[in-house]
Amino acid sequence: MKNYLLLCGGVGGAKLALGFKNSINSENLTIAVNTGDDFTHLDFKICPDLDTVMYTLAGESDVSKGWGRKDESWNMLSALREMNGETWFQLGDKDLATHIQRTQLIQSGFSLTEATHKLCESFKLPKYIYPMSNQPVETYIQTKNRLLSFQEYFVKLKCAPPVTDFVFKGLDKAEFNPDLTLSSYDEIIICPSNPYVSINPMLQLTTLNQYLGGFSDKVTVISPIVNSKSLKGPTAKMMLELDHDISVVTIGKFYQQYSKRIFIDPSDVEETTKLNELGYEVHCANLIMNNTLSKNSLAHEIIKLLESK
Ligand code: FO1
Repeated sequence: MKNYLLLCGGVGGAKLALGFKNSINSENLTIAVNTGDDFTHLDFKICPDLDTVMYTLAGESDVSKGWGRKDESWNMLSALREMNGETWFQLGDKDLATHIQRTQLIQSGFSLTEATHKLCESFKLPKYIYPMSNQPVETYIQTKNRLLSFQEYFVKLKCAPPVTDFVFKGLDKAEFNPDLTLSSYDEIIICPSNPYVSINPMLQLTTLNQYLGGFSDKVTVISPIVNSKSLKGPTAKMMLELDHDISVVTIGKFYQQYSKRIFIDPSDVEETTKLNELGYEVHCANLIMNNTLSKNSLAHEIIKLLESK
């Protein structure tokens, strides 16, 4: 069995990561997760994508919302609301325990990777989930009038302001997670996450950027665009605002320098020639992952192809 590295954002990436977890041995699986959405809220260190991946792989996620824990209660949030506290970012009672633990671990000197692995241990998960970096990289959304922090844009303003650009602060001091030795992976999978705000913060890290540029034959993109719509979140809306077509071809162009292979949904098959012209080998599979079977089937399709190479 080959070794797989998944580059992963939140909800969409976590679904595919679950398919991989159900399909291969944990020794063959490593998941590098976006931390550009991380922020400090009410003095807690919050890592939404790391938590989404951790909860999803542990069978603990709220599947309908896509974030947070299942069977959640909201007593703290209700009490905070009664005190006129800050409640725009919803923290459930069980989820809060994760943020308290992480904050304490980091304040007592553990790296984000170590804190992540300690949290994973309490969810009985092996050490296969890694933050993309131990240093902070913060995603900001440039809108016409203001530069917004990611969570302000995403949660407080519900992605409403039109986007003109993205800014990643902290890149000069951040390095790609040194625990992830890129040459030890046979295949690198770019999960169906938002390319602009979930995958791009990772691609901006020099070590990863240079490696993918040099080994693009190892890199497979799974399109987050299906039937000219985004699977989840604001990817399609952002494409429109940036004056790009909402299309798998836009995804192909975005990753052209890093990848030679792309999976698209059968509903986008008419774009195959354009993707071939961009240098891609194109594969078709059902990319809509709305139940366990479809998550596992997509992972199987990808693995079957890559193991045969
Ligand atoms: N997303 C929301 O839309 N509203 C929330 O109130 C919210 C709270 C929240 C708390 C913890 C956590 O780990 C994630 C949370 N998310 C919430 C999701 C998160 O902000 C986004 O899904 C990601 O940052 C985008 O990948």
